[in-house]
Amino acid sequence: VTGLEVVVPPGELLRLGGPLRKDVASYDLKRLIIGSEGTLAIVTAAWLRLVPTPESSQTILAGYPDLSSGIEAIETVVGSGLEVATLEYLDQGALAAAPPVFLGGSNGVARFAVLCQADGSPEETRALTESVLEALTPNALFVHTPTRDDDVASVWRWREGLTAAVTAQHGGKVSEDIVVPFDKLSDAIAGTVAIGERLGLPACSWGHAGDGNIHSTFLINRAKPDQIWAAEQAAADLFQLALSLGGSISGEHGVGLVKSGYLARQLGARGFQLHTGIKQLFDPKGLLNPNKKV
Ligand code: LAC
Ligand code: ZN
Repeated sequence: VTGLEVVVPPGELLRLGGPLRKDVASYDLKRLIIGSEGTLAIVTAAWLRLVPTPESSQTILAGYPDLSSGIEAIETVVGSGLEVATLEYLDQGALAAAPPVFLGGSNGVARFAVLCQADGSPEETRALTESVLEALTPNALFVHTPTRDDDVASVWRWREGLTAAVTAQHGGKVSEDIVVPFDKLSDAIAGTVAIGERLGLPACSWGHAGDGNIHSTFLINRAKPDQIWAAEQAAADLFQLALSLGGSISGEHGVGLVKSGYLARQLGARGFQLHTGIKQLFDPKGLLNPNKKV
């Protein structure tokens, strides 16, 4: 996003950024609006820098016997400086909910999966794929590198269906969106399962390994109030875990109403005071998405 046109209360139009390639004159109000969840201004237009679609890409799906061998593979990709477009994972529980049956036969033994996409010019894609396979293969139980369009589409449809497949296990779930420093990924994934065990809830996670952003999920039956209570407790413990690992309560989904109480803990007293002060300055009457985020 290089620029925004926004309306701020009580009704003035502002342009923040735009076609300039460089500009450090002001506080970065544009970035402040991005991710503000509609609490500061109403965005009426945006200038976007368009990135050309890569000429080619290769999808790679690899399965591992356990968490540590899968994490080692992910760390090798990132540690080798391989710039892949996508680096995702599924843990044991997520794989159990959505086994990649489209692979046939032997995939049932995998307890961790890595899903990766290399892209670029055909030459770049070939070279990057080779390096990624070198990193992913040593510990792998299987490596799937589909080339036919419909085989590639099957893999991504499977990934897109994950949320529904996990929800279907018990009919309900509480799913969070914590993010941790990349080297704490394994602690966050194992910690999610441990929190679930402590509270008697099946737990799993999947997400954007390359970003350290994980969808920690606790499975519940919504007809059982004790499970809803346990899931709320689990989310609280999870946020505490994220903060103790140096992370954040939300990597991509935002804070909204549900997590608004936790932001103060993440920011500390002074940080939270600055936050509420910014909200007050933009929207003194609290008209924009009231009670969200702050
Ligand atoms: C995902 C959504 C939930 O990554 O962000 O599956
Ligand atoms: Zn996500």
